Amino acid sequence: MGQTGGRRILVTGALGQIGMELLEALSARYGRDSIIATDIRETDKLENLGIKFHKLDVLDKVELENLIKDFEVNEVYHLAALLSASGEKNPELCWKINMDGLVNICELSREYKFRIFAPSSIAVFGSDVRGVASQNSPLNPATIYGITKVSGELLAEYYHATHDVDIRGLRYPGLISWKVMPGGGTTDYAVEIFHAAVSGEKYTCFVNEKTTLPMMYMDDAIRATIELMEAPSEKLTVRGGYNLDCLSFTAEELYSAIKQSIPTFECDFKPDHRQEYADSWPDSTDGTKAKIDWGYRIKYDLKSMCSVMIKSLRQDVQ
Ligand code: NAD
Ligand code: AKB
Repeated sequence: MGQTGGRRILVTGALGQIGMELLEALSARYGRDSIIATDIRETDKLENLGIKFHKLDVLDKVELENLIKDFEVNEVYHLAALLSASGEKNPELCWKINMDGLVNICELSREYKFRIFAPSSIAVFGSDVRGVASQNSPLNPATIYGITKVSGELLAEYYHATHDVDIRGLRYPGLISWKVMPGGGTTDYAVEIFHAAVSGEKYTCFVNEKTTLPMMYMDDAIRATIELMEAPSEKLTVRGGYNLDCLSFTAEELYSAIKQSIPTFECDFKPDHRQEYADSWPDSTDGTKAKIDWGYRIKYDLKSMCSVMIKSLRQDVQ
């Protein structure tokens, strides 16, 4: 496999917030014919992108293996998961999808030798980590979702060390994007607020104004993903999940930043059950290791992220 050539890529959970944007980026870089998108949901949305789609439950290992064999897959982006808020509603299902799905992928990689991207999350940290989380901060999550992410990181390190599986991961912060709505996470307020602002609606934020979380604009996350997957294997000292440098702002600061462009926008704060999950996560993450190992640099700050979100959503509603 060259840096951009020779790829045969399978994406799981491809219809989600990250998947739809990753498909576009992968297609632009490696060509749409090198990709097969899969998800448990049906779609006809990919027809205009010219990307092949196959309905697939990642728990169905036989079907997964058939696709990997038939398409001669050499790279899997494994995005199928339940996120924090959905996971808390159904912990058993969260464990099943997030863990059994990952084990299926790792086991098939032992046989078919494909490279894996399996994302982790800032949800690996718990309330014993205050302020900025470093790469080696303790991992004591309070949510079932965070528990699956810590376990997923351990699985990745194990399959790499013991079975030579080339698996790579990032601890994504909350991702802010405009193309697809987020799917059942705690950081979703940071996306919903933009949709309300641009539609001229008041927004009721489900965390309090002082809530500070690690965040990132989607383009930076997609670039990090592709850069990590193209990095030489011998440079990588972490397999489970690299911390990334990120944005960090309170919900109130986000509201103020949006108000600079849309002065009539109104937001109030009524915390619900998701406040507890948000409170258990750090304010920010330190991505020094990603910088040293494979040179990752974040590009968007709060101002440029708000500007592109508002501009893109305005164009989208026209
Ligand atoms: P999402 O919820 O938007 O998308 C997940 C997709 O997985 C959905 O399209 C869903 O239909 C699909 N899916 C669920 N169960 C499935 C199954 N059994 N088989 C196949 N598909 C199934 O999530 P996302 O935001 O795109 O997240 C993708 C990955 O990135 C997840 O591992 C998530 O934990 C991680 N992550 C996301 C964020 C974020 O802010 N979006 C932050 C940190 C980590
Ligand atoms: C969530 O809020 O659950 C996700 C995440 C940070 O993992 N966005």
